[in-house]
Amino acid sequence: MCTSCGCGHPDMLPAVPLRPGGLVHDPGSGLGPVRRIVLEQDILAKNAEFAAVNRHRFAAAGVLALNLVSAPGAGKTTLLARTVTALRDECPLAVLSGDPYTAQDAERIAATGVPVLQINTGKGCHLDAQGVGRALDRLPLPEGGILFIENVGNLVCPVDFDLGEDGMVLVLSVTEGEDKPLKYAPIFAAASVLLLNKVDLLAHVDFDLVRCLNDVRRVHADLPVLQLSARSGAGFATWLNWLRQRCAALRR
Ligand SMILES: Nc1nc2c(ncn2[C@@H]2O[C@H](COP(=O)(O)OP(=O)(O)O)[C@@H](O)[C@H]2O)c(=O)[nH]1
Ligand SMILES: [Mg+2]
Repeated sequence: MCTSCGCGHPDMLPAVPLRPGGLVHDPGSGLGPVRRIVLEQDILAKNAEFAAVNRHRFAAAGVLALNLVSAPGAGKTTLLARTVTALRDECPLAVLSGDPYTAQDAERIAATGVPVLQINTGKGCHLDAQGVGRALDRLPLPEGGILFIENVGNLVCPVDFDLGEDGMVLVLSVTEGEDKPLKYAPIFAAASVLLLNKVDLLAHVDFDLVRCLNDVRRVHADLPVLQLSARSGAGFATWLNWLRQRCAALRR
């Protein structure tokens, strides 16, 4: 349920028919009819305004802004730490680290020497454009380089909340199961690239790679899929080249 952050995502409403006048009644709930106010449109419209401001700031600074999304534990922070270590002498970098309660991810990035700012979301299940904008008042943009935004681990809510980014990097690890592309189709459809992480574990899990890739194609026919391991570094050269190409395209 997304009631904690109030984003009112329709997928999170119970499958109870809405009666005229907005009255819903779930006979199994033991509760009487309640009035449901759908706030989604207003919240998303407001978010879009803040996202447009962020987008303008990124463009003015020539920054490639990437929003990293995944389920918790897919390997976003590990991947980011390896990525910024590989690129830190090549171009300016910065990281916004979305984390529900701790500073652990931000500390892992800070250890690489790359500027990082942590955004704690508490019970919130995604970052939003206003929070990112506020963070950008405190974290200087890496002019002409890359800003990585690590979103909160969640494959549902972040898809609706534009942060003003240039692209969404979706990380799926092979330990999560091959059924995710269809189950979480909207985020696969919205992604700019899919990083299939933890391929070092393929021999140890019954992950059906062919089915996963076929299902990705059904949802997003031309989504680039890069297989890699943030632990061993396998496949990283291709990922780093993808980033270089996106930076070059932005400059053009
Ligand atoms: N075997 C293996 N473990 C990984 C890989 N990438 C991340 N991990 C591990 O997965 C766990 C979650 O990683 P983390 O980066 O914190 O994921 P996040 O929650 O998406 O940021 C940690 O124990 C990592 O060491 C990988 O490519 N291979
Ligand atoms: Mg993390």
